[in-house]
This record gives sequence, C-alpha cells and structure tokens, in this order.
Amino acid sequence: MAERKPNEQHYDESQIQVLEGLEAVRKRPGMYIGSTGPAGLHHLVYEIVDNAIDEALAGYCDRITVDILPGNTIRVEDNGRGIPVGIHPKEGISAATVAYTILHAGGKFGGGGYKVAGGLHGVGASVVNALSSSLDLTVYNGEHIYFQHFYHGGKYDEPLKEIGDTDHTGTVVSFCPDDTIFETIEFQYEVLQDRLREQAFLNAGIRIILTDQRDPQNIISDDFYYEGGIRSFVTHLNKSKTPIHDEPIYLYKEENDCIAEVAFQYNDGFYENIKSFANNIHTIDGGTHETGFKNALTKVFNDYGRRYKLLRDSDANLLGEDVREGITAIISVKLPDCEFEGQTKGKLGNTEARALVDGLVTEGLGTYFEENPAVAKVIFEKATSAQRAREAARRARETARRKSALEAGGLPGKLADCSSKDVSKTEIFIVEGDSAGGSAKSGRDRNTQAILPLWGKMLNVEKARIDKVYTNEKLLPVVAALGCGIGDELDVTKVRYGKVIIMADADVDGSHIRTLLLTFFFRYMRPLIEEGHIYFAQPPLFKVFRGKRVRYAFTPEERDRYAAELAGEGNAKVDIQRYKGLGEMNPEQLWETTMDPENRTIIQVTLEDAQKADETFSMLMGDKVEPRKEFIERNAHFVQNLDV
Ligand code: 0RA
Repeated sequence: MAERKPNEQHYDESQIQVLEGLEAVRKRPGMYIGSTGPAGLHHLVYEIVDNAIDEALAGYCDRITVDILPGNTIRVEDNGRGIPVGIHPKEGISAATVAYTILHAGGKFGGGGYKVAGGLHGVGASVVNALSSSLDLTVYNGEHIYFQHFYHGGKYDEPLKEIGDTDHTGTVVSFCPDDTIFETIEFQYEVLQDRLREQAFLNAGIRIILTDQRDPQNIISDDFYYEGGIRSFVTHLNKSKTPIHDEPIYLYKEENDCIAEVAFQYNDGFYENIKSFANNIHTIDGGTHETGFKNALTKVFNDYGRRYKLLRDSDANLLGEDVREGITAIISVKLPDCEFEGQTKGKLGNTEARALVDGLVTEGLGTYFEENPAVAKVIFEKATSAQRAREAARRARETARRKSALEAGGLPGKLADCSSKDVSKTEIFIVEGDSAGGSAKSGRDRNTQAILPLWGKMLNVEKARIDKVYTNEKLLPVVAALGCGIGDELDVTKVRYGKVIIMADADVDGSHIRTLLLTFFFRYMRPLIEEGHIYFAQPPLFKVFRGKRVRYAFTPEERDRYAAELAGEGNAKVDIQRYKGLGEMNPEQLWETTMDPENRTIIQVTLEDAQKADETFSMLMGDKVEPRKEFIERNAHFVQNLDV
C-alpha cells in the first residue's frame, strides 16, 4: 500500500467531521429546507441555481441550464468561472469539496456581490448533497476538468480529481434527491418553470434554459431570457389585461451598494398586483421596500394633482388604494445584507430599503410625470375614478347593511344554519345548485354544519368594483352568511364558521364555480384564505359495489383497484356507478362520502391556489382573446378526460 501523504490524512479526518455535519441535515431536513414534501424537494434545485445566479450577478456567468433527467436527477450547468478547486487552507481539502460537504461553508462561496440566497432557507450546496442519494460535481476552470462523486448524503471515496483538460469554464452539478428522505422525488415541471422564469425576469440578461428529458418521447423545454428584466415581468403579468398606457414605467437607482428597481403598468381592471423581491427572494408579506413604494406613489399622485389643479382644494386626498387600482408592479431590491422578518420570513426588514425605494419613486415618478403628461393624465384619471367608486361603495355598503338589518338576524333566506355557535366546530358548505343543496341539507349534521345553496347569476368580479358585490344576488348571501364583512372592513374574528367548504361537482361547471368563488375570496376576503378557513369538498367520482358491499373511488385508479378487490378470486360481477354530479347522491351517500368529518377528505385552499384561480379567472374573463384561446388549447385534454 502506498505511503500516506500528510494531505490525505488531513482529508480523512475532515471527512469524519463532514459526515457528522451532513448527518444532522439528514436527521432534521425540515430545519434546513422547510419540509420533505414537494416544496422542500424543489428547494434543492433553487439552492444550486441560486449559486449560479450569484456567479452571474458577480458578472462572470450569463447562461444557466437546468435539466430534469430520467429518474428525477437534476443537472444544473453554468458558464461561470467554475467553483474554486484549490486546497482550502483550513480544511486541507479542495474548496469545491468544502462547499459541497461543510455545512454553512460561509453558506456561500464568499467573495463580493449580492448573495441571492440566504433568505428563506439559503442553506447552500452542502445541504443539497446531504439530501441526495448521489451527486456529481464537475468543474471546468479554463485549463483542467475536475470531478468528484458523492453518494448517500455526501460520502465520497475519492477527493476532487483532475480528469482532463479544457479551455471552457463553468460548473456542472447533477444530483438525485434521496427517496428515503423525501415524500416524493418527482419534480414538477411547472413549479421549476415558474421559479426559473421569475429568476430570469429578476436578473435581466441571464439566460436560463429548463428542459424536461424524463420522457424521451416528449421533451419539454423553455428558454427564459429577458433583456427587459422586471419590465418584461410586468408585461408578462399584464398579458391578459388591457394596459392603459403603452410601456411599463421603469425606475432604477443604485446607492451605497444597494440597488432598487421598480417597474409598473396600469391596466383597466380594478385590482392591484404588486410583487416585491429582496435579493431575488419573493417577499410575499412585503416589507420596507414595498412600504416605501406605496408611500411614495400616493405622495407623488397627490403632489401632482395639487400642482396641476387636477384635485380641487375642496377635494380629499387620494388614498393608497385609489392610486393602486389596476396597477401591476414589481419591486426588486438587492442589498448586501437582507434581513427577513415574520413567521415565514417573507417580509423585508431593512429600514434603508424604505428610504431607498421611496426616494427612487418620489424623484423618478415625479420626473416621469413631468416628461410624460399624456401618460400622467390617464393614470391620474383612473385614480380619481377609483376615489369616486370608493365613495359609491361606502354608500352601497350602508344601504346593504340597512336592508340586511331588516331580515331575520341579517342571514340569507336560503341558508340552513347550524345550531352550534362554536366556531372551532362549525362549518358551512357552499353548494352550487338546488338539488345538491337539498341532499346536503338532509344529510348534514345540523348541530355543526350549515348549508348555503348558491343560485342566480354570478358577478364577474373581474369587471366590477366592490360596490357591485353588495348588490349581487349570488355573492351577497355568502357575505351575509359568513358575517365577517369584506374588503378593508373584513374582520376574521367575526367569521361565523371555522370551515368554509366549497362543494361543487368534479366537472367543468364545478370547476367554474370553484374558480369564481376562490377569485372572490382572494380579492375580497383574503385573510380567510391566509388563515386556512377555506376548503374544497372532495366528492367521489365512482361508486363501486357488489351487492351490499360498497366502496367510493375518487380516481379512476381507485375505481379499478376497488373493482378488482370486490370481484375477488371468482371474478364476480361488480357494478360501477359514475357520479355525474353531487345531485345524484342521496343524502346518506353525500354525508358518508363527502360531509362526514370522520370519513371525508377536504382540501385546504392555499393562497397560491387562490392566486392561480385569480390569474386563470382574469384570463378567462378578461377582454383579451389570445391568452384565452391559448389556455383552452393547452387544457383541451383535461376537458376531454373529464368524461372518460
Ligand atoms: C470563483 C470564486 C468563487 C466562486 C466561484 C468562482 C463560483 C461559484 C459557483 C457556484 C456555482 N457556480 C459557480 N461558479 C463560480 C468564490 C468567490 C470568490 O472567491 O471571489
């Protein structure tokens, strides 16, 4: 056996430490990546891509490719300088190996620039390695190619090795998540697609190519490259809307190593869609940068209005909600050191970000309005019309309140209420259609379950302001039954039921009503979603029975499995009934399969679901034909499958 070099000995010692560190990650993956569900799984990809984006932000990389390979191996390649391969002075092993095996090896690779990760989790490459069954690292440094193979959560038999020559530079990482750790290792293309598209928008000029090669017969790919950066992001978000001015307004400022940029464009709708980011991390709960933006926007509008006598002296000031009606905005800041607050770390805390963005918008938008009076005029008129509508809504609300005070307890006539008032137990089923409503009423537990059948014509929330909700025959009963108010008057503590369960058929109409209601909740009662009050009922699709033995199936796979089980050895005849709608079930069946808390499955609606519904809704109901056509073509197969 060859004599040991001092270097190798050091290498063995550090390997032991390394494995202890990585073992901690494998024991408590949730602490590092949030969960071992799909969100945590996809997070692994973001960690590796974020490292490549850091290299791009440092100015050395402009192309990142992400491939999903058969077996759910992910391959991420960048054309940066290549991870440093020299021996790390302290650890005595290659710096690349350090980055992939030592927990919080500075989290990042050191060096200047804005480290994009470090936000929600930002845990680095070693965590990805710890949670992978295998990982291959290849580095091209312009002279040589280096390679190292890891297996079973970061173990390695050989150090980083030179394996050839090259005149290219870059880093390639391939990893396969450990299926003994994750609930599933099946990557979802759409999830990666959304995130990588967003990263390409946030980092103008970087090309990110995503390819799904899992099915050789059906290779899917997207090439994300946006010279316009967040301007293109705004255009993308507004694609199914009708903008009221041609180009997004774009403002940029760099100060004390901090960068702030905003892009926004108004459409003829009534809602605001503001997304903010800090170091490329979506700050879902906003924070200082968003506050700075909103304050400055309101200020600039009012100053402009007063200066040019667009607001008379007797007029009240425009409010924030007036000047944000119909806005689609992206706010992005890059700071040397981001601080995230709140329970989910979704809120930016750095105070300097508020002043930075406020200053940017105050100066930048002021100048923009001076230089573009025609655009200023249309936007300003939109804000004053929002102001008038807000006044009208207040009056409508008061009228509605006076009216409902005349009805019994202010509750809608069609509501079959429950007797309990204990919100920790009560639930309301919102049911489309009178026949399903009838079964639900007879089948329910009267003590805790209320039923509200919906009827009448739905309001197109896309095309109406809040005042119309108060006069809509379909939505008003929902508002009245829930009892917690809507819009900025909403008070979640007043909600009359702990669970609000939308019960609709598993067909196109049912999906329509779900989308409508979710959009309504998303826009006017969002805290109910945020606090987990909204659910979908899951009625079965099939009844599989042999005489008195009955099983309910929720998918065609379950149907087939139950049919085989019931048929048994002798292949006896099994009957299958397909439920076309809730109305076909008798009260007992509906109770047993869909309403009984002991047996049913209900699905809690997340804010993301609602956001998606809202986007789908805008597209389906908006004025633009093209995105609608595209959507229908893309989803045509779902529609076909519905009636197999
Ligand atoms: C040179 C130096 C440093 C990092 C990198 C290159 C680098 C890291 C990664 C991670 C993924 N792809 C990469 N490409 C390059 C360390 C920072 C420094 O010392 O300046």
